[in-house]
Amino acid sequence: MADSFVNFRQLSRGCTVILVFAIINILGCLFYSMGYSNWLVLNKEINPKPGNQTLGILNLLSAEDMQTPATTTLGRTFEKCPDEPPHLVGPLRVELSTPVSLDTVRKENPHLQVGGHYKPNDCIALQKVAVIIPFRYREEHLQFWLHYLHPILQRQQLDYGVYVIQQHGENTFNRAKLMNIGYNEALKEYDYDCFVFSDVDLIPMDDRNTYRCFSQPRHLSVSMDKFGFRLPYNQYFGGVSSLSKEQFLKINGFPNNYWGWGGEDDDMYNRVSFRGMSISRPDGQVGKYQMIRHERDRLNQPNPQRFDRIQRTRQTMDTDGINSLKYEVVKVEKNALFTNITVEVGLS
Ligand SMILES: *[C@@H]1O[C@H](CO)[C@@H](O)[C@H](O)[C@H]1NC(C)=O
Ligand SMILES: [Mn+2]
Repeated sequence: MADSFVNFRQLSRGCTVILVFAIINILGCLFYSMGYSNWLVLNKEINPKPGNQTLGILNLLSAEDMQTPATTTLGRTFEKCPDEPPHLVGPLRVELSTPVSLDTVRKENPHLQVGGHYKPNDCIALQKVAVIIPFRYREEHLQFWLHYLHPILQRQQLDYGVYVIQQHGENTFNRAKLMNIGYNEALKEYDYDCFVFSDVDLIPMDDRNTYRCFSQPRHLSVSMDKFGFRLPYNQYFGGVSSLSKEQFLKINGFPNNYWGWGGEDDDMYNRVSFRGMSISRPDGQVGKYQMIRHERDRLNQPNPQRFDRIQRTRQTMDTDGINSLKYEVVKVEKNALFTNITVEVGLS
């Protein structure tokens, strides 16, 4: 009786020991799978000295602190935003079949200031960017544009404003002149140092395509679905481009005398190269764009003079441009998502 009792207790003790081992084992596995092994590996790279393993986690924390100084501390800090915005996601899904209401876009972007302005609240933006959109009769495109672009521009940590320059009346459309007007009107409002000129129907498919300026004039829309995701020709400068204030003035802005569709972008390319600058571009993946499909606009027929005009850029560029711009502002309206400037551009 007593013998068997002792045997039972020994048996039970043995089981307990095995159980404790099993639990330690399971905990060990969990700990490793939760990333402790990564910490150790990282720590070895940061601090390869042997014998310091026990300090691993502490060392790693201090190394991380050094990478992101001040911006993670409590309260506001006023340091420059990083060169690479931390919240970019890369390739984006663009879906253009279901329209988005302006009301929805407003709710999606609660941090915008009136007139479609934004600046990051935790760092100082590297550039002050005016986004200029020439416009007439394309409300639905503008809704998609605002829906996609506002969140992207905020992730890019820009200090920006959106200017929709609407051509008043029913005369032939003049895209390039509207760009010049946008430049001029935006500068009356704020000390912008960079100007992005964008068609209303072009949606970027990758948020790493930053809407800012570079050391050379930038062509952003380098691979559009409409052209099979490639440049239609090497000198192509249409769609979306950016120029610093200095670059813009160096080429005397856009030409004012291109009425109707086509040619003004080639004239811009000529201006840039005649002033000894080159075109900077993102790579073909980052520069992908979707164009919202549309019919040709009734009052924007191909301009038959465009071939002659682009032959004469060298002679015309000094007298036709931002220095000869004439127009009348019909109305300025600020809403939550953009500044709407209606202008009279005159007749062809
Ligand atoms: C811009 O303002 C004009 C004048 O008030 C208005 O007719 C037009 O619909 C507005 N455009 C947009 C895109 O809201
Ligand atoms: Mn188009």
